[in-house]
Amino acid sequence: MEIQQSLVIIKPDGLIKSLTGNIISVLSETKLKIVGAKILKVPRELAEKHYGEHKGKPFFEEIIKYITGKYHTDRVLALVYHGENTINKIRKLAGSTNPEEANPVSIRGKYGRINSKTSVFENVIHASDSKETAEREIKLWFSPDQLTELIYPITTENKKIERVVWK
Ligand code: FUP
Repeated sequence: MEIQQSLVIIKPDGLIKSLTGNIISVLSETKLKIVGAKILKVPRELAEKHYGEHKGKPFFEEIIKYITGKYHTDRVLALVYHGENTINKIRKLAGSTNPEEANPVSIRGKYGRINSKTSVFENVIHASDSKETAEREIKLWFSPDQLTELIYPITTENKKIERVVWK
């Protein structure tokens, strides 16, 4: 048993199908702690970094379009789960990447599909596949101040950055 993190993304098809509550309920069976959550439009640059390992593959452009919302809605819900054996617990409930091969009672087995036009696995959620990937992905999607726990070491930076605030 070890403490791990996972980046979970409820993808645009999950949102458009109104599955958000359902998916969070299923994941709550794990008793893991949510330490970060945000709804966002995924910039292309973030999508390309997130799926960097697939660059050059035939489905790369399509999965970028999928996650940036060209086919459903242009938002995703990103969540960070934290606790014992997080990776396996969440991957098990999520099911296999290919929804046709996923356990029928898993999230992807129940709600995913292969798009017949684009051949994309529209598999409703993303879940980190290892401790190392989780660290890379969480650092990509969240800044330390957006998490309720300092799960990775932090440092300070003395840059003056202009930011938007409420008037
Ligand atoms: P996962 O770690 O389960 O998200 O799976 P991958 O990193 O292997 O896949 C990334 C995304 O590409 C997923 F949304 C599924 C999609 N994909 C396809 O559409 N076709 C493929 O042949 C492989 C992956």
